[in-house]
This record gives sequence, structure tokens and C-alpha cells, in this order.
Amino acid sequence: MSHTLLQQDLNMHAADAALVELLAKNDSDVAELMAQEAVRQATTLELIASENHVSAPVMRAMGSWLTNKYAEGYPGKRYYGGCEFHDQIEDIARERAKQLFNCGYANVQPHSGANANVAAFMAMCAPGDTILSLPIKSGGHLSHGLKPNFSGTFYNIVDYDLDPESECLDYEAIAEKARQCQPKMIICGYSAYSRVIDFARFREIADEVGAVLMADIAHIAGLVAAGVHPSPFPHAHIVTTTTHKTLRGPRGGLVLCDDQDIATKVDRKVFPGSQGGPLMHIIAAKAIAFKEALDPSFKIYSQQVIDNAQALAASLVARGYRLCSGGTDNHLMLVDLQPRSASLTGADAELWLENAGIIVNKNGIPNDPRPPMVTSGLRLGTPALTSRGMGTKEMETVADLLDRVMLASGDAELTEKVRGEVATLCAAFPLPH
Ligand code: DSN
Repeated sequence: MSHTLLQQDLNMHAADAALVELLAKNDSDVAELMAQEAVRQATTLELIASENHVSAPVMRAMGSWLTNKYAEGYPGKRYYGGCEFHDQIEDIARERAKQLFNCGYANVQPHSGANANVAAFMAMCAPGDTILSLPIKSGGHLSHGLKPNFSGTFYNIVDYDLDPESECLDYEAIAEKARQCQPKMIICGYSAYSRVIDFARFREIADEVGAVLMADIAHIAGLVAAGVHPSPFPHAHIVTTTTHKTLRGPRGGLVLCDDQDIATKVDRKVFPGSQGGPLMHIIAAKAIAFKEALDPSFKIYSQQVIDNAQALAASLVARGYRLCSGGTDNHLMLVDLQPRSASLTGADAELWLENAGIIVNKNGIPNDPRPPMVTSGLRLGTPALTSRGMGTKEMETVADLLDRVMLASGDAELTEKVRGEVATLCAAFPLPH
């Protein structure tokens, strides 16, 4: 695939096209697959709630010469020479993260959100301690206590659950569970929960039982940074996040807090506790993304993410789908497919939609009668489509496309027709760079 084709037809950044061209000369196998992935991203509708499209500066920093350096330790206290500029970059990233989330401390080294959670668990708990969290089947995250994960292996996990009627957090029930199990730590923050989290109420519960409150804001970090979702500060003792979802930065993690003692523990548990050398190219990209998120335009983007989610949600409800919890306050929604078609599964919908150029993930709904690899639901999110410049008008079109594909049960003619409509829509909203 030629780089001019990628640039002209896909609006690909010249540097990305040049990379493919360079690679094509010495590794055509990988170059061809990377080019195909560029085409896939440019010509499909990305509705996975945890994905986004980064800016060209963030993209470039990730693929830069900063990857060549070992910088174990922290600014001013490294185990390697030659870290002068890396110290300054990491300091900038830390300062911008603090400013963005209005807190006193940031560790920007975690390689991922799961790694940030390893450090947070190690900083706040000892192996065997009781941790109260929402299980993955109800919208939590695997690193919050799933048995095969480190969290479920080394800690005593007690579950709380959503209210079965409202499918929302039931703070009274969580408080009662906390009184019964006397946890060392309570976790709030989720992967598939579409409602506002009352961090102040969680802190009251934690205080009543003498527990630490941990907020994992991986999904909503961008909304929090933009001020369109309440902040976990000053309520949570420790906050973890990824940097690549609504925050629209490089793939990575972050730990935040206000308390100096906790900060000292977190630094030790990230390095040397659970990681070696930091990924300095990613830390530079984080710094760049944080600056973008501090710009007033990011608030406009984040509000549009929510407006788009609400528009998509309303359009789906109008077509007979049910939204878990009845709607959305953030960037995502959990769609119960059963009211539209009793035989429709999340797995079938995911496959048929992908064939039509619409990328989603199947997701269990609360008390889903079907197994996790089948499910009765889809999780849909609007951060990536909003980054392409789509608005509420396009969400009505997207709902129509989704519905037609799902009702046609994979019909080849309909799939081909929708694929064409998706391509036209994508061409009108090229990927940002
Ligand atoms: N796997 C991510 C998600 O899709 O929500 C969470 O880490």
C-alpha cells in the first residue's frame, strides 16, 4: 500500500505515511499490516468506550528516540546517567497531571491502568487484606478483584453489587456490606457504569468503617479533567487511571493522591515495587496529552462526548433497545439487546457490526442469563467518534446503522450496503491529526 494513497485517501499524517514507507523497505510484513490497520481505523466507526484517537504530537512522541533511554528511579534520583532531559520531561508530566486533576501528587510511570492498580493495592494494603469492590460481571474491572488477576489472588475480595431494580449503585447497601466485612480498602470507578459516581458518599462509607477509598477513574478521567464529571478529589485517598480513554493520551497509567505519606508509598510501589525502567517516550506523550487536556477546547470536546452519548442513547431507546440503568450521564452506555430481539446476542451483534464497519464490544448486562463470551448486551461509547468531529446529528445516523445491522442478522446484502454508508460517513469525518 503506497504512502501517498494512505495520505491522500485516508488523510493520514505525513509522518505516519512516511513510517509505513520506511518500514516497507525493511519489513514489508509488518508494514503491510500496519497500513491495513490504518485503513481499518480510518474507514470504520469506533464505538468501543475505552478507545480514542490521539493527536499527531501525542502519536509522534510515542514513536520517538526517548524509547532508547533507561531512566529507572525518579527525577533527580536515577540509577542511570544521561537522564537530564528525561528528568525535566517527567517533571513537566507530573506537574501537568497535578494541575489537571487538582491534586498534590502524581506518579506518571505506570505502564497501564492495571499496573497503576498494582501499585495502589501494594501501597494501601497488605496481602490478605479485605477489599470491597464491584465485580467485573456488574461493570467493575478485572484488576479490582477477579480471581485469576493479582488482585483476586493476593487479596480477600468482597463484592458489592448494583441495585437489581435501578441497576445503579446502592450506597446504603454498599455501606451495609462495608459494616459487615470491615474492608481495608473500598474501590469505586468502573468499566461499564454509565451513571455519575458520588465520590463524597463513598468517602463517608469509607470513613465510617476506617477504610481507604480508592477511585479508579480510567474510563471517566477525561470527563473529570474537563470538569464535566465530579472529581474524586478531595474524597478519594488514592486515584488511579489510564491515560488513553476519554483523556485521549498515550496508552498508559497514572496514580494520583494528595497525602504525602501515600505519595511516598506509591512511588516506592511503582518503582522498584512493581516496575523497572519507565517508558520515557510514553511519559513525554502523557505530558503532551495533559497540555491538550488543560486547553479550554478539551472541555468543549468532553461535553460533546456526553451530549453524543445521550443522543445515541435516546436514538437507541426510540428503536426499542433498553439501556441498563435507564440511560447515561457519561461517555458510555450498556445496551440490553433483548427487548429489541430476544434471540439477539452480544457476540452475534459484535460480529455482524464489525463486518459492516462498526466496531463495538459485547458486554454482559447485570444478571445476564448468557455467558461472558456470548452476553445479551453491548457497551457503546462516544469518545472516538467525537474526536472525529461527529455530533448529535451523526449519532442518530449511527443508531440507525446499528439497528439495521442487528435486525438483519448478518444478511450479506444489507451488510455491504451499511459498510458503504459507514465509509461515506467516515470520509466526511476523517481521523484527526
Ligand atoms: N479493557 C478496558 C475497557 O475496555 O474498559 C478497561 O481496562
